Amino acid sequence: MINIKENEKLSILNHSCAHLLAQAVKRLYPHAMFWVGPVIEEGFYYDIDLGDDVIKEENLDQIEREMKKISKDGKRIVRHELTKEEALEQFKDDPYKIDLIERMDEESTVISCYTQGEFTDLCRGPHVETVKEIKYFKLLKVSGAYWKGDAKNKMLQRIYGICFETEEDLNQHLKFLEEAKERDHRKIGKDLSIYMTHELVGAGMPLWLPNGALIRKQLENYIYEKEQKLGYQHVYTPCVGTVDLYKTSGHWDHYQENMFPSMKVDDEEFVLRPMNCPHHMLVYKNDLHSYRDLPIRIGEFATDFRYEASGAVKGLERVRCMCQNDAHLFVTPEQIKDEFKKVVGLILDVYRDFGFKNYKFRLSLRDPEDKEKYFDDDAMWNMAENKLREVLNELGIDYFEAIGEAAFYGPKLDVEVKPAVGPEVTLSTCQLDFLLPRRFDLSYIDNKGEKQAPIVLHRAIFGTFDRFTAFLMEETKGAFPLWLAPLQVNIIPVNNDYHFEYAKEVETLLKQQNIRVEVDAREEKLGYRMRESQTRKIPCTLILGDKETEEKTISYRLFGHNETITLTQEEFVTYLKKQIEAKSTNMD
Ligand code: TSB
Ligand code: ZN
Repeated sequence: MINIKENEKLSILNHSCAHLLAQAVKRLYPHAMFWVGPVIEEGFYYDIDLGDDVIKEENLDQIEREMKKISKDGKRIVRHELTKEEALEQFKDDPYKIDLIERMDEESTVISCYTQGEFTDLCRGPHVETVKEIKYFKLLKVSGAYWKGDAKNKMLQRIYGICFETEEDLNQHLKFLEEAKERDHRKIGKDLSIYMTHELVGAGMPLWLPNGALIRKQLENYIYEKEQKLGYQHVYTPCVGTVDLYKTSGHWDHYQENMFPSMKVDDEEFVLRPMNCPHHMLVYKNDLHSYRDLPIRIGEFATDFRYEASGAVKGLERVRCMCQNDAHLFVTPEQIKDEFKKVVGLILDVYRDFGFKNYKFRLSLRDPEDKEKYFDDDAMWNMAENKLREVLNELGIDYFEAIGEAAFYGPKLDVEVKPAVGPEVTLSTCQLDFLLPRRFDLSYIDNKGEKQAPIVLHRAIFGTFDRFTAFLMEETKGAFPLWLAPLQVNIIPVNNDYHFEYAKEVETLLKQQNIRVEVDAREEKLGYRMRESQTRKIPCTLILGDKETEEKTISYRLFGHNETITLTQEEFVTYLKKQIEAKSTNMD
């Protein structure tokens, strides 16, 4: 998708379009007041105070028509420069602009405004020459946005739009957006009954429905098996901890804004845990360890709670209650690189199995200026960051660096993916940590008989089951590979009077092989039932009629294919089991 912000010409055009939007809104809602209207990756928006009026999606057409009218008039866009005093005078009735002007430094900023026809807006510019140039645009949506992003402030209305230089570009982009909407996991999740939400449970607290739960169980089994083979030991620990636990770990000081507030029970003060590291540190500490025992790899499918802003929660992708595919690896300094390599190897292995190709490795580093978030030990940070760089270079992995994205306890390697809608998110992560083992006073006895602190690698391959499933839905467009599909085989008897019994026989046969199967014997036309099988994205649809019933064979169609293949029962079972076993992402 095009990034408007990175294209200078389109940035100017989109920003000019934001002004055109404001002018049209002002004509239709004369009492409207305007906060800011920046260009973003996806186009532009304008935050507007409309008093008691509410703009809904269905009002956007009317605003667009007004914008077209203004554009046709073709007024010039004229720049004026003002002193701070003049600006304060000119915008004296507009508290939003006054707020902006008051924060401007007279010495260093030139205060400017732009006028087109009857409309003037405070703005740094630049803009296109005339409103005539703003021709191919579309208003996309409207939502609420707190003034200055602060929930304590008034809720403004934010109208989003996008503008291009040609009609062709606009149409192509709108088509892309339409397709993205179809791929959005929130739509797929609803259409295929993967998960639901309910306001009585709360924002960002998804409920996994049977179809989603089946997928999740497969994912759990899949990664558990891999981790067992790699020497991980899984544990179960509570999803609460005392405030003292999180004071010890440092989360209380460095991560509190991401946590739910604490609750008192008897004399103890608890928090819902945002991370599992402290619990796993205590599991490690439960035994004495020699260097010979290391690495020790403690894994858990662990439920965490994090405070995410209500505007930020999104389907399964960004939730407030999540389940991490977490593990903490306790290693000696000599083992860091090797163990880190194994984690990267596992990530690549898993992505290969799922057929993921669109992802980027990000090396997330500390911001050396930010002494508050990051503990102050330059030598340790440099060493840790360099170790990660070395491994990536040795593995020949392409990556980019991001300052200020490290965890408070250490640098990390994140895998970034792009959802159908919205900005990139982190899926897998592997984090190096010299801090927490010391805070918990962890130790092992080295080969000289001396006590040493282990180093910890925090890693989550799926990230969370929630986010991973969201991404999986978008990558597959809901057509899950056979091994993951909640329903693997749908059997349709051509005529219920004659073929139902044979359909049930095949169902029993497949059930015995642990294949997830259903018979669709509804009194609906064959064509209708076959179409519905496609809509539900069931990987394999069996059509059983006279020939199949007589010859005891199986005719099937794969999702998205039109050809029908006939096999003996035995051949069919062998074929299915092979596909499931191989976890194949295409069924050839
Ligand atoms: C890997 N302590 C480490 C752990 O040991 C940790 O918690 N790291 S984390 O903060 O980066 O979270 C792990 C993963 O959880 C992230 O990589 C991301 O994929 C996922 N995640 C984070 N926040 C959310 C959220 N709000 N909703 C869904 N998934 C999330
Ligand atoms: Zn951790």
